[in-house]
Amino acid sequence: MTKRERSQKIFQEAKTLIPGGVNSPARAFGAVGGEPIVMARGKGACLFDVDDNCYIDYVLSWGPMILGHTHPQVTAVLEDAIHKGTSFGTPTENENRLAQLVISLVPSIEKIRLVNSGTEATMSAIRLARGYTGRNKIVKFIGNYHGHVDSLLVAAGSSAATLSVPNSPGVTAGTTGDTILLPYNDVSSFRSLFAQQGSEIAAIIVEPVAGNMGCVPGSLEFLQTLRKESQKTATILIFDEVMSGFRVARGGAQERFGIIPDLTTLGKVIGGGLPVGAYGGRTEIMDHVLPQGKVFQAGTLSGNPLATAAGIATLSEIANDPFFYDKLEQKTNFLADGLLELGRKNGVKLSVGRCGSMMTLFFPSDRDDVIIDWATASRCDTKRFARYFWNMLNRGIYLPCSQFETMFLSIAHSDEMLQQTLDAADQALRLDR
Ligand code: KE4
Repeated sequence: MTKRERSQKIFQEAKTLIPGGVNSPARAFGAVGGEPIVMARGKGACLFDVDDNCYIDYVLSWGPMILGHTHPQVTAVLEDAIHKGTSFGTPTENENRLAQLVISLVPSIEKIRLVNSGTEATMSAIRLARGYTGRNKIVKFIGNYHGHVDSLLVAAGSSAATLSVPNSPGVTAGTTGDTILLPYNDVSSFRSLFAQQGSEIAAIIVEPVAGNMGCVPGSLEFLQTLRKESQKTATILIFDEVMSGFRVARGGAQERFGIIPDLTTLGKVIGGGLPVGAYGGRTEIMDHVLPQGKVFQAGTLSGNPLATAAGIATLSEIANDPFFYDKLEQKTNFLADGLLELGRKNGVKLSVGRCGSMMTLFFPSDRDDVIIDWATASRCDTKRFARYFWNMLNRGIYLPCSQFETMFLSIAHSDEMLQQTLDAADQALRLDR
């Protein structure tokens, strides 16, 4: 049995200092029971806890660590930057460098504003869309999560769904009164809503590859319909690529699917593990943002020198390796196909949602074979997932602690680690047939 005495001691103390002992509910193990593991350090694709147990990491800080932990390039630029100062609150050249990199990689972005989190990015993009169109209503999709923006915390995915508090206390009817909820991947319900109200809608915000009900890619027909109908009514289409950005393709889902949104929100990978978010789009829209335009948005640490240094190093690595995404996708498919084979071998019904280096192993209900939306995802056997989670954790495999989260691969996940993961899964599934 893995010993975790120090972890347990530190977490007991955390609970006396921080609500639930965590600084983000997604980490709380609420969906799998037990207590979260206190980690001490990372190296490549591995995490080490405070009791020095080693885990192959498929959470990667919920997405950012696409190069793996302590990548030498990222570490080197941070060591250099730290001696020049940590924050100035002035323009710095690195902000131009990071902006240029993102603009060169993401098809929809001509101008960009850097912020400090994905939540700030989506909150700002919604405000910009409303300021630009002069309209109030927004459309989001059930099971999509866009950060803890009041107007979007309705039927959210991720920890909100896991903790079954989609309508969080403290979110007022006033702030959600203009938010319309539709089922994800459902073309007909979208069409009928847009036929009635399309001209009143300021923005549609969507995860083009959903990662917060588990990994559920948007269908091409669904995403193309969002693009086509929103164009007719001059509604702003926002691709929330905080998770899918730089993950499902170098240029994100918009490059993979060939669909260009009006605005894109980014986070996670763009900061290489430091706090960076961003929103961007066509110049004629972005120039409505203060001080160029009148839509207010600000941030003390936006474009911070350390964060931009880590972001530049990370995006440079993925931009300069022509085979980066082929290698990542091969790793993901090897693992996903191996897990499905183990399901067949052990007589356990499994389904995999995958896109690029995002994937989720689902334990579907008897009536579902594939997971395509929140309705099918929410019927999954979450108790069985919880047993699988602990059987894997106790074999040194660190998975996201909820059926409604996404696993991530890094370029540092070796073939040996993937095989070790499959061997652990074979035992875990056999234990629970
Ligand atoms: P942050 O504010 O957590 O940086 O980003 C919010 C956000 C926005 N959009 C999408 C598509 C996201 O997935 C997220 C955040 N994702 C969760 C994981 N499901 C972050 C983990 C957490 O909340 O601790």
